[in-house]
Amino acid sequence: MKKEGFTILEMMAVIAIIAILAGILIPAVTTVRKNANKVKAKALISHLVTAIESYKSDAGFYPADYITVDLASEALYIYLTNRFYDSVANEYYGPYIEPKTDWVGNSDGDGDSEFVDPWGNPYEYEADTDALVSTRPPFHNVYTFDIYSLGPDGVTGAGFAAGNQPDDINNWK
Ligand SMILES: [Ca+2]
Ligand SMILES: [Ca+2]
Ligand SMILES: [Ca+2]
Repeated sequence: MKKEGFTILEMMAVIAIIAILAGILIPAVTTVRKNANKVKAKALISHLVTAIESYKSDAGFYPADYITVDLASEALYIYLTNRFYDSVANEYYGPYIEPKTDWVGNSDGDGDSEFVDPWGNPYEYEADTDALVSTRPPFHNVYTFDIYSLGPDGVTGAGFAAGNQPDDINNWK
């Protein structure tokens, strides 16, 4: 007898194989994507660190982590993307970074832009050597500054644990 098409058993076998492959591939793709975002988050931290150091070498102090805005990342955005006038040298300095579109967000929906990570959350930034309001020394880079992303889970610990969760991305590890 000539065989035509698939038997039900064959169909079931094919479906089972597809299900098994999907079970292997979908988590693998998710992991690859998560890792790609972590690499992106780390790369932006490197750009920001370079920009912050350039600001410091011009201004003599690190950008403040607090000004009239409520998020440290908003303050950082203002300091790194604007020009400043130095009345002593009679010179302008800055801006220190030209942000790509996907580096910039507004997580709290107010009038101030922030540097955001690939998951849309603002970077946290703490510097104690700023010329304006000092909050407290950074927990990790005590004499310079801490900058970190909350990572894919969008949360972090408090105090010393802030920015130090295994999924967090920071400038001290
Ligand atoms: Ca705000
Ligand atoms: Ca904002
Ligand atoms: Ca986290």
